Amino acid sequence: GFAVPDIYNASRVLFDNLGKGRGDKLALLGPAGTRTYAELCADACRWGNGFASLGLKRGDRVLLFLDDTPAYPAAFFGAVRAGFVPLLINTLTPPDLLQFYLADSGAVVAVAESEFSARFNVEACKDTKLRTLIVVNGAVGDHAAPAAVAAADWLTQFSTELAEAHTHRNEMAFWMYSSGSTGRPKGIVHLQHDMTYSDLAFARNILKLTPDDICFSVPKIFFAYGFGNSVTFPFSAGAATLLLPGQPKPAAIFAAIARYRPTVFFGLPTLYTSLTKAEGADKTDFSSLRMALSAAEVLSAEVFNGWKALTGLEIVEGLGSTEVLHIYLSNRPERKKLGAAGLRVPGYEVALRDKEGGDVGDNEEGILWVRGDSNTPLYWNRPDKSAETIREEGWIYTGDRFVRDADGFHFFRGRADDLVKISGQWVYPLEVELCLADHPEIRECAVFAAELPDRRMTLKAVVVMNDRTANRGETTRRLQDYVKGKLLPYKYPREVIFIDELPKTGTGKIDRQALLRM
Ligand code: 3SK
Repeated sequence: GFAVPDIYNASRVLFDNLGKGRGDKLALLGPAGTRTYAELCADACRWGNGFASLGLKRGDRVLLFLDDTPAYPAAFFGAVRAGFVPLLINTLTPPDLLQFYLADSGAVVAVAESEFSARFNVEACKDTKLRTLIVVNGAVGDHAAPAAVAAADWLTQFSTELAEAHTHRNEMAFWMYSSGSTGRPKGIVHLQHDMTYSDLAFARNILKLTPDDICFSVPKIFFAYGFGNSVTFPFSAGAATLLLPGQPKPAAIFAAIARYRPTVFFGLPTLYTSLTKAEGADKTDFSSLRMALSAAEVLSAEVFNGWKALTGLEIVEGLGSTEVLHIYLSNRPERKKLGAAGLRVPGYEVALRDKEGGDVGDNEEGILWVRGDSNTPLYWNRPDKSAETIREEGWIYTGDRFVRDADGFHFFRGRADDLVKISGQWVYPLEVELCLADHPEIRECAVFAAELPDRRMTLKAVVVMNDRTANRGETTRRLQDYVKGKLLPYKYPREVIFIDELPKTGTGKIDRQALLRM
């Protein structure tokens, strides 16, 4: 492991740059604005003082519903420095799920992008403790339910200085939420030392950032992967980070690379596939990049070779989780195997075990377990789920099946349960099935995951409608939109198959083996 002092506040990841003489150095750049380290620290102090002025107590939660702009790290570090606990929430979250996050966390303050502030409507705020909404990058939306202020004016009254809260390294610092099979995601709690631990483990050993680097992560800050890439790692190294708000369309990504000249690029296979095929790819100057990283999905040879042909860069693949905060298995730029999630990252122990908990040998399949000092200690309010995943002596049961070769490289072989990763994000097909089954036009349905030829996973729904549908294209879109509106939008079935009756087994259950052949 790596030593982090007992009394430690995670805002040091940003503020230590001042003590290292980097006040005038660029910390952030991108279309939403630039900030030096001194400016960003001053902004963070205003945020921390602003939250304190609202009467928050140590450990109170602040829900962040933000896109990637300078306001994100400023509000995040301000909250942490003042002793409050930010929650990093996906901005595609629909109101009923937002209501769950607010109620489950007990958040009293939220900070939202102006464009999303109307999402904090009466429905979302019902039965929650939310008192104040602070709106960034524009005005307060019409239908916001709690008392709301626009950050631009509100923040100016607060001091640009703030002493850090005297937090213990093991005190709660921030949370993220993970998927749940029946609509109840789990609040993943991270501690004050976890960011620094993941930096010392992964970034120092694999990325080897210097203050001259500019990181560019297309996955956004509200994902654990994007949070490390855009916040923890660049600030820990005194490097800069390029923040690109809005939908990550290839044209916007190419324009940002050409204009801001990042040196380290973070993506995932679905993104690399679309970038490689997109118009304008061959006209983009990628020469500023020294490294390209991928995580969250298995990287195929096709995607690897396509990106190499386009940019000359060999993608470095790793595997992480929100529970561990970032990557714990990774290839190295100088040592990699295509198709492998990689070698153990220093600072993490990984084990492959059989069902009885015994270690399996090289070239044998086992379930992956991981232990390191950035592991979450608990899912908030969920002792049942915590006990399933966070086991004795700090080991996390990942539920991923792997084989390790004699060189220590790990190869993904599938899940031990039904969870699947679609476009890099976890989905329980059952959750989507239950959602679609509630649709008034559907008599019965089944949802399952299927592997694509390039090894990425996709989600298929087989549906029996109450009435025969005349226009299948239009009905497919309607059903997909229904799921997007009820669950997080990436959970929609990519393919909808209409049939007259679901295949059944002799005992009348849905024949899921038959579905897989469809
Ligand atoms: O999906 C991953 O591989 C990942 C990587 C880093 C951080 C978080 C996650 C989920």
